[in-house]
Amino acid sequence: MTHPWWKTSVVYQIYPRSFMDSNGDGMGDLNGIISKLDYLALLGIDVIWLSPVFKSPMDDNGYDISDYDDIAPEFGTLADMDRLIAEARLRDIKIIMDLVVNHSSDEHPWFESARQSKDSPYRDYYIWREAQPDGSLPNDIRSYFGGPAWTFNPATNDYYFHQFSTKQPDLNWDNPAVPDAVHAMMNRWLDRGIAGFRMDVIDLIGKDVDNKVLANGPTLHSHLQAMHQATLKGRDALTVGETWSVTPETAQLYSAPEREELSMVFQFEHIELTFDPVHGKWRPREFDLVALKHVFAKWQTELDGQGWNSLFWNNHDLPRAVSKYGDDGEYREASAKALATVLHGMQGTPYVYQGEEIGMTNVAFKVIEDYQDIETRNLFAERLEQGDAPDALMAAIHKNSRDNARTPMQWDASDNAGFSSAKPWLKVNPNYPEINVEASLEDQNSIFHHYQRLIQLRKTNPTLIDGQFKLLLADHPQVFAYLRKTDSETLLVVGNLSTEHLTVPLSDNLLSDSAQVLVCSGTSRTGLSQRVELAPYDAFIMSLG
Ligand code: TEU
Ligand code: CA
Repeated sequence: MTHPWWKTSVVYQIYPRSFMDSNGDGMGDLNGIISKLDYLALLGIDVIWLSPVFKSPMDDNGYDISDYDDIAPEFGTLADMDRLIAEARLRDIKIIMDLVVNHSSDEHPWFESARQSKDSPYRDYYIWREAQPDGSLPNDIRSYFGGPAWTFNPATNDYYFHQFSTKQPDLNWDNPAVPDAVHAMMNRWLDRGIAGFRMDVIDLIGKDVDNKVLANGPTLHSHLQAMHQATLKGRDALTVGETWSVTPETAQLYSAPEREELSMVFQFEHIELTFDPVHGKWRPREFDLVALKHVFAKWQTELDGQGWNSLFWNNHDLPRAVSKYGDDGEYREASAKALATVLHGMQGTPYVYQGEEIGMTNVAFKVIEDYQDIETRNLFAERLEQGDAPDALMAAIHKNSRDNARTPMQWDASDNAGFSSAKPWLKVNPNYPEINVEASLEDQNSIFHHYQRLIQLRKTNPTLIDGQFKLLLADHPQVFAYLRKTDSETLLVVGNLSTEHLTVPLSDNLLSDSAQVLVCSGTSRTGLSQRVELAPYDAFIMSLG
């Protein structure tokens, strides 16, 4: 069966400001990424998802774009971007960029014009509403980054809508000029040689603010179909939508090939299992493996043949996988490998977030001033005002702040972890002398080399791409085990996601004397017995023939 290239690819996400600083200003940059392409080629990844590098006042670290056609000077120039695309291509690595078009920066020329006068030609690129007759806000929608989603604009004596910071005004997709401008910009970047886009909060572009419908709005899919026709059709591109609101049913609307919208989406149901239903991630709940397995099984089953899954544990908005789902203490290496095994064994396109491949961990800065993320800072201030205890807030921040994922990449044990010769924009995790790329490359049993083997297996084993998923031991509280079956092969994937020594029963119809270990971490094993011994965080992928 032939597949589009992105079904057999592994994507590596780079958060550019934290990846590698080439010019000693404490900020990661494009030339820093170019200097590390051989490392990424060694890991074996096929695609780089580059978080935004466009011109931006950096209120939300680049997710607030003031020029979609130019590179932020902090990161380099358009010539550097062209060089990155070319140098990556020499290593068979494609680049997809971050399309942030639910909103722009308030310093984008469109908004700077729109906010000056109701007669601006760009006025309707954004969403404006008058105050209510009693002078109150247009409605009670709140911003994700704290406070109301409406900010008063004195020059036009009305309010503009922003679901994120006050410096991220939402674009008005009901105005045809907006999709037209976005499509033209997308085509310019595709013509420049990028291989597609990750689409930031793309489930929000069909919003109807007057009826307070924000995600999955009435015009969403017509916008995505129009976008596909105007930009992606006929191009062999990878597109992945960030869709916090998606369900398996609606995921099919985005990723069923015949709908000609996107290649796949990021769903977050497995992430939100640990969020409080009302207070979200700021009242974290412990994760429950049984619930997690059922969520994964549902997505694997319902998208099989209907769409396509993305597979991830973390990204630049989420805490480090080994800290959240594994054990970042005694069993850091074992648990990181086990988490990678049970994720990469599933059907879909795996995404590796920078540093995940060496088991980088969460950070626990002592004071809020050490945190840089606008979401963390705003919500600390807002919750403090609402009476939350500072210690409880800091504990929640240690668990779920986005800065957990944004501390500089740890390259070696030299100053600043080899990330920069200057003071980094965000403090380095103090565990960098032990946890760094150089140490990982020297150790054949490192997390890095386990990721390398998993990524290599995806290129060589068709069952990993096409095999039907079947959950085993569904209610076992510590073990995540499943099958991947095609007509010609059955794979068994097992991960002990606990610190306990376990013996688990396997139904005897799985026993096969042609069982062969393909990838294994922890206890080395050969064949398969009816009762499988598992040490803490043992994990393996076995072919049962
Ligand atoms: O994130 C969308 C988003 O909703 C998350 O930031 C979420 O609010 C939170 O982090 C998880 O609980 C995207 C980008 O990935 C993020 O970095 C941007 O800040 C945001 O959109 C606005 O562009
Ligand atoms: Ca730099």
